[in-house]
Amino acid sequence: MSFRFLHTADWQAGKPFGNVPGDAGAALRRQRIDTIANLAKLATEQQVDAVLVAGDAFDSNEVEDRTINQVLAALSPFAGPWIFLPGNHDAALPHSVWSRLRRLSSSDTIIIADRPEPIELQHGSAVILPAPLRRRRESSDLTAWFDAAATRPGAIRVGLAHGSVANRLPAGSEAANTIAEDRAQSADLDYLALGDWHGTLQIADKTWYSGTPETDRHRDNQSGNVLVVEIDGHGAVPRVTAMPTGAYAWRRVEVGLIDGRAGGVSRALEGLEVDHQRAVVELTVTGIVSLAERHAVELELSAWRARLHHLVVDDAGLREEPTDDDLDAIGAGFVGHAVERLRAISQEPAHQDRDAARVALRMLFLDHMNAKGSQ
Ligand SMILES: [Mn+2]
Repeated sequence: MSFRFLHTADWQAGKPFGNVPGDAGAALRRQRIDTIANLAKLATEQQVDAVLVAGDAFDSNEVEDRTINQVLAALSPFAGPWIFLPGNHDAALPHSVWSRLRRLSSSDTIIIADRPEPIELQHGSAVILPAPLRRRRESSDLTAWFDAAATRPGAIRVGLAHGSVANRLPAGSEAANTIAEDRAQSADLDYLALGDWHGTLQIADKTWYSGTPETDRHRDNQSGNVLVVEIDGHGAVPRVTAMPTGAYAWRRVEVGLIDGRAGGVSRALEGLEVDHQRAVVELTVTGIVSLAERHAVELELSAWRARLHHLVVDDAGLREEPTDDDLDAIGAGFVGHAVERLRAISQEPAHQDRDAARVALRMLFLDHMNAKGSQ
């Protein structure tokens, strides 16, 4: 008997997105719930036997009851079974999001895999071996028990775990909650469903990270998918298909204004092959520009702020070199004299107020241009 399931993880429902203010942040919070509902619809369309959630369905054990109820409602397009593994964000502590979820839902098709015990599906023809986290960080490999787990002969064995596969993730990923890289082999698994890494990634034989179904950070890691997995029988090679589920595209863009001209910002953002209203962009601008060009860059940015879902700008590497034209534009008199002074200071490499003079010049100029524009 074959086993066909959805593998997903890292929903992080209730994630606050505190650094995205206003409606844009609220929309990102709401989308995490809507994406779960889309995933439930997909499960029904794909006629899967179960949905496996490999940890961090919730952003924390402190999410509001409202969030738990929203997630429960979002599950309803798929009758289940849903198998939830507690991860590091929603570890199975004595009082956890899971104990509250049990109180809020009486559904017997929502299975919380909070004990390291086999879960039999399809009358035992498929068995889930879970490795729940009972605290945020575990020093031992919680999947070790899979090796000796007894299942009936011929049963499809699927491991479910949350953490980092040793030696297989890019440098800089978290080293906590380590999982042996050969676990699928040593435990005779047909598939090892993993969570924690937010991108979709095959990491070893029969071992996959599904990634988060809705991207939640700026990291180029192929997130925004779920995996449809089909296994014909114990020992068969699993067929794994990634299906896109993400609504928002998170992009990092770097622009060097090497020719000192504005316009590069718009060219780079127009070149993004995404729906601009669904793009969350982190933009880094570097280079040296005149104050007039700097003013033009600010105008471009404010236009793009209104076109994108959210724009964060890092302009620490963008420097202004005022030109004679810039200074003429400000004019003579007291202000002109102050500007000359600031310019002189900003050009003295050793002057202790050099950076302050640069900032003051920029502010003066931009303010002046804005005042002119509003007249
Ligand atoms: Mn995690």
